[in-house]
Amino acid sequence: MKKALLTGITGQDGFYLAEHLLSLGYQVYGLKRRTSTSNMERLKDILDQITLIDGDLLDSSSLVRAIRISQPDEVYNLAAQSFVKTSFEQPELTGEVTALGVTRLLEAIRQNAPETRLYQASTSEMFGGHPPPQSDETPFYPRSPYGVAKLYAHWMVVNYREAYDTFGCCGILFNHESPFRGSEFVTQKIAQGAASIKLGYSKYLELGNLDAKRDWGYAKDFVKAMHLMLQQDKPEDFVIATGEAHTVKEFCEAAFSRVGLDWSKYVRISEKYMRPSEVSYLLGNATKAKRVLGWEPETSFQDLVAKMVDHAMAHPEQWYKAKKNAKKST
Ligand code: NAP
Ligand code: G4F
Repeated sequence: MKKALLTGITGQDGFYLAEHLLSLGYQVYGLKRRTSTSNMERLKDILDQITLIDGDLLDSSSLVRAIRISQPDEVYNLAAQSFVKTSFEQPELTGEVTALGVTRLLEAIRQNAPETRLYQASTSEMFGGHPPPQSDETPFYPRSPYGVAKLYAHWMVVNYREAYDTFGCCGILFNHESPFRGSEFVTQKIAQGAASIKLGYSKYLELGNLDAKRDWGYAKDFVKAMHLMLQQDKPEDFVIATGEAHTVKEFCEAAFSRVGLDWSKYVRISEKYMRPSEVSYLLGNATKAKRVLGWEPETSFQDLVAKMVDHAMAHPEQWYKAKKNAKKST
């Protein structure tokens, strides 16, 4: 039985990857940081099948401990300060977790379990300002502290591969979403916003830049590519994307029409959600992943929107209370 250690197991991808690895017969360990209230909601259906280990990407000793306890064949580093907007407000923390956290993990592996294979969650945000389409050949041009931190982490994995023969693969994933997406990301904000208005909880939804374009895929499809990368004979990096982009406005149209509403009557623009520097257009070319890994997306844009909106309509108890209690910070 193979053993995998997942950092970021409490996040969106952590849940879907854990579920996928369990279905393949893996023994799954997850690194979990201390929080004052429980954040096990996503994991509740698989909690009895996984082993959680306390730890934090800010604390090297906890990473060493997690590696010693789990003795993993594969480590998937999904943990990060992953929200781009917050990275402008907390650039230093973003660097500590999202960038230096990966160096801590690489060292923990190099010094304690050098045969362990590492997957690093790189991102299309590293292409940032480079015009689309973005492929494995496209130069990087990050446009946020988050993108810069992820680029540092990406190059550290490449460096450890070249310097120490660490088996490290970076998946350069374009945006991927699901009913388990965090509420602050635009797709979930729109899905829950449309449901909230339809159910009579809210009157309108405030958003920022409606013209930004993203290549949105389904998280459940994308985590399969993470696993495939670590099964190859040699470590390489791969772009993972659907090859289709839509504007935020188009996501609004699709989500509101799913509940029979005209989005333009309910969506308001607020400066609060604009970014100091924006990534306008991400559209990925995943030809290499298809050729080498045999990976292809399985879920269409329309199906993704339907999954998210239908889930939000069916389970308001999962998001409404949190939304109501959310502090309106600046
Ligand atoms: P997510 O839902 O925001 O999950 C992030 C995870 O990181 C959570 O489990 C969080 O724990 C954990 N974490 C944060 N700070 C930590 C720390 N200091 N130590 C240990 N764990 C920490 O993100 P996601 O959407 O699943 O994305 C997974 C990874 O892929 C991230 O690295 C993200 O940057 C990257 N990525 C995501 C996308 C996308 O579209 N989803 C695209 C490209 C790359 P808590 O639950 O305690 O907060
Ligand atoms: O949903 P978003 O916050 O995702 P963003 O910034 O693309 O980042 C996500 O995808 C990256 C991969 O490309 C990941 F690496 C990263 O961890 C994260 O998962 O915003 C998408 C777009 C942006 O252009 C933003 O300006 O939507 C625009 N937007 C417009 N109004 C909004 C809003 N974004 C948010 N979060 N909230 C709004 O009200």
